[in-house]
Amino acid sequence: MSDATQSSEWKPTACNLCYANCGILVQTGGENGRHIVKVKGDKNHPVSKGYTCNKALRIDYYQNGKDRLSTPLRRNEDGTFEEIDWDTAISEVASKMKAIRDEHGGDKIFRYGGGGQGNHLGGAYFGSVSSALGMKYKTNALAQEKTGYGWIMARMFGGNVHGEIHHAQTVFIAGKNPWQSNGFQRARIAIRELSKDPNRTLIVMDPRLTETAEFADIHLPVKPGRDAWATSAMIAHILQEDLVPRDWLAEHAVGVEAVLERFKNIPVEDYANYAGLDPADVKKAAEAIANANTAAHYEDLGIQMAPHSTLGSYLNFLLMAVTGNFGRPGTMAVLSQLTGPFFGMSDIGPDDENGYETGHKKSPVTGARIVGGLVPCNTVPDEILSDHPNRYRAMWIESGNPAHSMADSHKWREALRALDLVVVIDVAMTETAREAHYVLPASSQYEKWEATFFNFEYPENVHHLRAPVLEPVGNTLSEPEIHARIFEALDVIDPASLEPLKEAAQKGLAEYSDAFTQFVSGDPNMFKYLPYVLYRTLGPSLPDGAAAASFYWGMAQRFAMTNPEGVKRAGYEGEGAQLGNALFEAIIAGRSGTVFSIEDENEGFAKVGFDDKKLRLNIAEMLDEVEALGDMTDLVELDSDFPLILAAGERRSYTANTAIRNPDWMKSNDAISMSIHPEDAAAAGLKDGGRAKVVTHAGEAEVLIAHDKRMKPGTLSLPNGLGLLYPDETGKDKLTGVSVNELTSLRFKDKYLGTPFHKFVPARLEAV
Ligand SMILES: Nc1nc2c(c(=O)[nH]1)N[C@H]1C(S)=C(S)[C@@H](COP(=O)(O)OP(=O)(O)OC[C@H]3O[C@@H](n4cnc5c(=O)[nH]c(N)nc54)[C@H](O)[C@@H]3O)O[C@H]1N2
Ligand SMILES: Nc1nc2c(c(=O)[nH]1)N[C@H]1C(S)=C(S)[C@@H](COP(=O)(O)OP(=O)(O)OC[C@H]3O[C@@H](n4cnc5c(=O)[nH]c(N)nc54)[C@H](O)[C@@H]3O)O[C@H]1N2
Ligand code: SF4
Ligand SMILES: [Mo]
Repeated sequence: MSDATQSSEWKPTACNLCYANCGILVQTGGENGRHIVKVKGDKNHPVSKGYTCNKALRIDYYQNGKDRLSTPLRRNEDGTFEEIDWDTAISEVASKMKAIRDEHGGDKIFRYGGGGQGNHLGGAYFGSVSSALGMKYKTNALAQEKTGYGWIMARMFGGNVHGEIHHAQTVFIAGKNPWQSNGFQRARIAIRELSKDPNRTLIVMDPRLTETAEFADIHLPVKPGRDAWATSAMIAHILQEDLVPRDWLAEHAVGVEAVLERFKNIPVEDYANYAGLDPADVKKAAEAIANANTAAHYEDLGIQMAPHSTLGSYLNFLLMAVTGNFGRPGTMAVLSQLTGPFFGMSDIGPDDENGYETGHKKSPVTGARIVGGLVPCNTVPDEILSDHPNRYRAMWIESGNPAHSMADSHKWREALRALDLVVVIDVAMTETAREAHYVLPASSQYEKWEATFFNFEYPENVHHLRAPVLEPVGNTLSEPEIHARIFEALDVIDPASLEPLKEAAQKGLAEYSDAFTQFVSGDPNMFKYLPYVLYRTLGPSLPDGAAAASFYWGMAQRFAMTNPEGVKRAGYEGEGAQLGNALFEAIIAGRSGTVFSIEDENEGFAKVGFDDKKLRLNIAEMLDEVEALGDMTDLVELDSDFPLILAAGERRSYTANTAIRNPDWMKSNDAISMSIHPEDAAAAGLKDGGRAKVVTHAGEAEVLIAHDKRMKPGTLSLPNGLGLLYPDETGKDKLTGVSVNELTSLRFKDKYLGTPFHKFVPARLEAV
């Protein structure tokens, strides 16, 4: 890279603002050559193919925040931070963590985060540190949205399932607004195409008339929190009208009888009415799924952060399964992930003969269910603010902002302050970093090798390793380097033992593969430290300074071993380690994304996690909850003190979790205002553009009012990721918008996985 202030070269990378991670091309330059000055979609990216939404153009606001960290910081007694050098930071952090491990045990050191919407590569290198400290418990943002969904996928399919939205004839989108939040590739184009095609049907279930719902053939404006009734009514209608492929079910599923039994007496019309829907629409939607050649569904936070969230995920999958929409092109499929499955067989205990799970992994203090290796985020403060002997004593936080983004910021701050040691690795001085004892500055995602492990495409699966496009700012380091230095300070392996591997790496991958086999057969214990070993031995030999890509060698080898056919279909040749090496070389050479496997769509059942390759439809806990719906009572009842339902955390055109902190990136107030239906506003005497106070069980905040006819009466909506502290022109911290988790509580959460009900926060409005 040069220091020139302008480059006319277009460099490939990806947008890091949502988990679609569109491939983009950027030009760098501007002041000190440190800016991303131009951005366009990368047509060579195998899945985004040149697509971006409005946000990618503004990633320089992420890259060049005024509150970017540039040097390690240590907190003083008086709460101020002092700049320290890296050697001091590394040795103090390592020795303090070691002391906590020695006195209380490594399982009292907790890990939060490790990656956001655009960055998972660095977090992977923490594995060696975690092993060296004997750590056991961790979590990240997935455990406040996707763990209920993951648990259901594991129990029904034994793996991660994804809908082929781009090809299905009928698409059912529940609690998701992809027009704004994307989440699948080329979302706006895909929605337009679907809507235009007379042979395809788009069904959107959302209380709001979202931008996506406007394109729908059938919009189901469900009452918040009552999706379970709506979806149960759809399934009941299909079963009662016998619109099911009986032979297909007999061949591919077990537990069908229990499902038929449970749904046969459900009063479809009553359930639809209770869900606030016209029964005719519910039946029409059900038939559009049952009668289609192919159907797929996509759900997100409107299901996963609302009452009955785990049940909601179950019902959505059940709807697809009873209609035979699995394992064929254009339906639902079990994915292959380069990293191994996010959620899979290791996440569930065996079912008993009635279909109930027996035994599951538990967190040490509250006994909360662990899925995907993740402790439910809503229980973490309780696992710290306790006198239980197993309480967590220290926390590593990397690429996450839990003091802002997790339910109940009050409790999270209290919990962080109760810990003996908090170490934060971030690019910016976040709300969480402010609570840390040590803050370690990471290079940004455009200054280092980076990637996300969210690869959800099917049948062609794509991975995108990104090369840096800018020089690192200040004294920052990449996470792989930070973790390697911490690991070395923990002093667990003799550096001399790595020399043969380093030498072999210089000779080539084939030599390295052999040397590696020898190395681990000499000491199988070394597998625990794999990321570190690869980084320091294979890393230095990789082209273009791509040491951070060394971790792919292990991933590519494992993936090629477990899925050789998929890898070969993608065009790679060789057997055993050779095939893995071919895949590895392609991934590290590809700058715009690499197809790493192509699945056989006609072998859709081969990837089902159970030995008999059959879907499990009887999840007994869920069928019990379906039965309980018969009482027609809300899980969270509204009382007269809090008569409105606040959806705390809507995705809008200028929100990106907390990746961008500078409020100037937003082009309108739309990003910070609270939406309310004009009728509700009139009843409360609130003018468009006026101010009001919103009050919840947990707190209150002053909000800007925006009248919005898209809203369902009785509901309110505030954007997510706002209310961040950011320095103004004078350098003083200024707050823009509302920090929604000052308003949310830890206790409103899912019964099974503890995911919060952020879309269902009882609230009231008061004049200011
Ligand atoms: N612009 C932007 N895009 C993003 C992000 C961002 O911050 N900004 N964040 C990314 C992340 S981390 C995620 S997880 C995704 C989330 O993506 P989405 O889930 O699409 O995001 P939300 O806007 O939180 O919620 C989706 C919808 O749920 C609806 N909803 C509320 N209550 C209910 C209910 O009870 N039932 C139903 N059926 N629907 C309900 C809301 O009206 C809303 O339209 O977005 C990703 N993309
Ligand atoms: N009430 C309410 N709360 C919500 C939501 C909601 O809808 N309502 N949505 C939730 C959802 S779905 C999610 S996913 C979470 C997201 O919550 P978090 O997981 O906390 O994610 P982010 O806010 O994206 O924070 C990512 C952090 O990574 C830092 N960062 C960026 N790049 C790098 C890097 O290269 N290295 C390092 N080390 N750090 C980096 C950023 O500065 C930021 O502090 O928020 C959740 N919170
Ligand atoms: S924010 Fe927009 S451009 Fe960026 S990854 Fe998501 S969809 Fe793509
Ligand atoms: Mo998320």
